[in-house]
Amino acid sequence: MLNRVADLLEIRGENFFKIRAYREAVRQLDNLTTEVEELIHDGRLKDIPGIGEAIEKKIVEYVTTGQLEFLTRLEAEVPPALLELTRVPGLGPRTAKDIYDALGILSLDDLEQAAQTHRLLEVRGIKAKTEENILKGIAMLKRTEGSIYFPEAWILADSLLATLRSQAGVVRAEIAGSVRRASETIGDLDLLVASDDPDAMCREFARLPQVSEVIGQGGTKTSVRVRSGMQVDLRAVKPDSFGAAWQYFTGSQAHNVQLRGRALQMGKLKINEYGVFKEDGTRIAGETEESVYAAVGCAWIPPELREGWGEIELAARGPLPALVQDQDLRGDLHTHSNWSDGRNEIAVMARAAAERGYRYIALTDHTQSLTIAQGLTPERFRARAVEIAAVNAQPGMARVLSGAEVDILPDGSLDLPDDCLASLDVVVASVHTALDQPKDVITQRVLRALRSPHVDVLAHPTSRRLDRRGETRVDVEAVIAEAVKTGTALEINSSPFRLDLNDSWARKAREAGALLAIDNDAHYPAEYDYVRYGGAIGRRAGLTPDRVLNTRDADGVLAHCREKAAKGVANLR
Ligand code: DGT
Ligand code: CA
Ligand code: CA
Ligand code: ZN
Repeated sequence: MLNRVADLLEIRGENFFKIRAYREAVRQLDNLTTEVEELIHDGRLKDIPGIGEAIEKKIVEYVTTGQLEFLTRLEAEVPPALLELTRVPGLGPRTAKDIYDALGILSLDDLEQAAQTHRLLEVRGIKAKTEENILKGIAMLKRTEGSIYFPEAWILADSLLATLRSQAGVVRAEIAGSVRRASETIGDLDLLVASDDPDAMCREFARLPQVSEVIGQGGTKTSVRVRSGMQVDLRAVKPDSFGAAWQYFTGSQAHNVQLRGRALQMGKLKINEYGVFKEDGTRIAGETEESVYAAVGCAWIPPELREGWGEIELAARGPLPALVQDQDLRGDLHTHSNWSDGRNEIAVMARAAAERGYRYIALTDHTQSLTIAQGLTPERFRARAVEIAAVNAQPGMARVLSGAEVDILPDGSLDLPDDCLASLDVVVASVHTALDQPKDVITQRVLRALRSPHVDVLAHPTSRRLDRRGETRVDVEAVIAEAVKTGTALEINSSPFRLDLNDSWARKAREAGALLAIDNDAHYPAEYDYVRYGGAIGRRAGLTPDRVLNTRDADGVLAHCREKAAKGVANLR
């Protein structure tokens, strides 16, 4: 919300310091390890550096009412279409405004045409390169148009569920549909509440402050649109059929069709959102999901697997293997400090990690050639080691393993000399530059890095950025095969901007026998919470804890890394 205010102020050409104050407030809120609501309750919000009285008031207004009048007014003043333009990755509000002022452009189509015919060059400050980037951004936007990735829906669900659960008469409120299954992209958000008065519940829901438009309302279902544009379907049921409804509305459709087929075969059982019924109409299950599955001779199936991929047959044979849970992850193998582009000191990252239950973190700051991220030289790594040792001597810290996120240079060599790499506990390697290389070149580049005895994890293997660019042309299947051969772990990067590997690649990696690592790539403490996205991807991939490197304790991880190094050195001899 504050970011949007800043964008609009920027479009209006407001004072730089005022805009910066909003952005700074966003930064501070991102860094919090306490809930904003709690700070408001304790009257401590204004103690946060960078949050003055004016912004504090706006935060309180938004948190307590779900709306911000100042923002509503700003939105009314600026042509809404102008905000559309800023959806183009890399096109800031200021430039959008300049383009609008010079050429009157308000639509993406007009913008694209102007870029193609080089009319944008008439706008102050726009060069050929800018124009090229705008065209790329538009192409990216078109590719992902209309697709919402599941983390965005989870964040919305957090706030809606909190509101629903605080309503009188709500026994239970949960996510259903594709969002519960953590399907990579989702159509709409489905919520389910158990209440003794479902009709009243649906009417209440339509009046929530988050709602911008009621699409449909009737009986036990309400469909609304929220401010961000996402559609939310709410269904309300009586508590005794909650399990049946949850199963039914979680889907997927393919899964439900198969389950109903099995029920019919098993003795003409009928499954619907109210329960499981015998031919004579007696209900034999429905209060819990477990009871529904048990009624058709199946073990409970984790929602992430309910896609009709053979999970029903598997569950009919007995309990499914326990999939990796977020709490199984004992450490994070990919984190940054302010030695490179992270925001915080090592001690802050280590303490926050311990507070959220991690026993260790590998501190993987960037390496020298990545100057935009303040990458470290070998000398700086040596200096950093002193601080790491000091932090490790303090109480209350997750153990800090010294690591690097080493850049894989365009030719596949690594951005640190071997002796420096050998001195580190954990090395993750990644591609950040020359992303446009042809398939062969970029694949050989990554394979070469995997063969290094020092590389323990390949970070964000496809380099995609959901807000900016798609996957590189790297041959992921070849990468998986080489990772298996060399004993290198492949990362599931949990950042909602990356989700890389995604569920289908991670599944392929599991099937091929690869080891994975579920990391946050945290640049500040709040980003440790990204783990829930990576955890869900891991479960969709069918991963059990033994297939995830960071479910091991720190010594187990170190042993694994040493083993690869020893094997690699032996191969070199
Ligand atoms: P989405 O929203 O397109 O990402 O995918 P879903 O799976 O969330 O689908 P949605 O929102 O249409 O429906 C939620 C679940 O409800 C779906 O997975 C299966 C279940 N369902 C129950 N009855 C029906 C029905 O008559 N049609 C469909 N399509 N789904 C139904
Ligand atoms: Ca849905
Ligand atoms: Ca729906
Ligand atoms: Zn990183």
